[in-house]
Amino acid sequence: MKKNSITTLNQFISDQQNMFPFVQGSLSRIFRDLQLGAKMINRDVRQAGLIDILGDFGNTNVQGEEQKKLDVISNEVFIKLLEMSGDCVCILSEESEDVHWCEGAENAKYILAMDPLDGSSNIDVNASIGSIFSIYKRRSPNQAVTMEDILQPGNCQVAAGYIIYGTATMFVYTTGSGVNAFTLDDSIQEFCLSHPDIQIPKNGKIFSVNEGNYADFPESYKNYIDYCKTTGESKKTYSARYIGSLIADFHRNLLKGGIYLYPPTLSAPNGKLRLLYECNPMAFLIEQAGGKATNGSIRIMDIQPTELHQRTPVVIGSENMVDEFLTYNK
Ligand code: P6P
Repeated sequence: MKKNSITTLNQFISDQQNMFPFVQGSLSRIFRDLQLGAKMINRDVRQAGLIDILGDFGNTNVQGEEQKKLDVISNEVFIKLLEMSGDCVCILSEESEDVHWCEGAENAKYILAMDPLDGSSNIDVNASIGSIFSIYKRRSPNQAVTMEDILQPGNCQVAAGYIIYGTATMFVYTTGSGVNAFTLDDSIQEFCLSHPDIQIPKNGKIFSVNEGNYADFPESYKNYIDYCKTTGESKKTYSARYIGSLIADFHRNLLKGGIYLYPPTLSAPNGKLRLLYECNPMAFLIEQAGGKATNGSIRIMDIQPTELHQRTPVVIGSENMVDEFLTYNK
């Protein structure tokens, strides 16, 4: 990137596409639509309190979670925009129990999994929230899409990313050649490259876990959390940070170093976070940034999904911190 130059997300995507002369531009169009959706949701998130779209929608989603109005709006925005491009054959969303089949796109190449607005419990209290996406290529281009096309392991992702609606709105993504982050310049409504080729520090001093569930964690997780809270000659003092919004906790750790854990408990043996549209995209990003993501036993991206909305325990962040955790979780 030339010094003092502005690279917009559109320019960056176009440059990336030119590096692959045979691509028809479908993936670029999907990113165009994701970007437009991000700008629309950013507008709604920033105005939520003024135009009364805070609060509950009165329904619960497939997860049994109270649907917030912004959840529903975000889901509709992304689905409508991505349907317009005709480049997604179907969309799996946290907000919809079944796969959404995109009209007239039966022959499209890509499958999108998304959490349209993650961290919804933070919407009304003005804490950072985000949208998460994961993109796969269908495995069966010449026949109808099957569940095998949708239930692909994270190591088959062609792209993944998130938009964080925080003090700034940022679009962070990877297509397998590193992680780049773009900050929305409100004055020109363009995402501009602000964090090229992000690398997560190999070590960190931040651990993120909901210690309210500590009593229900497996002993190995308790032992690791107790270790994080010790101080002494051979160990830096760690800080506990937990925003309760995956994107916000993940983004901070990505830039500063740290570890995020959502452990299994007796009542939730697979933890809370969903594999296809939360843990897999985060795992792709963290590995591209030099970090690690595990379910406690194997690499998140090697898990073979069996259900659309399946959950998985997750430990993700700085490589040496995740390795440190794994020594406790033998
Ligand atoms: P808990 C938000 O609902 C979410 O899915 C993630 O964004 C967040 O990290 C996690 O759940 C918080 O869950 O059980 O700690 O409140």
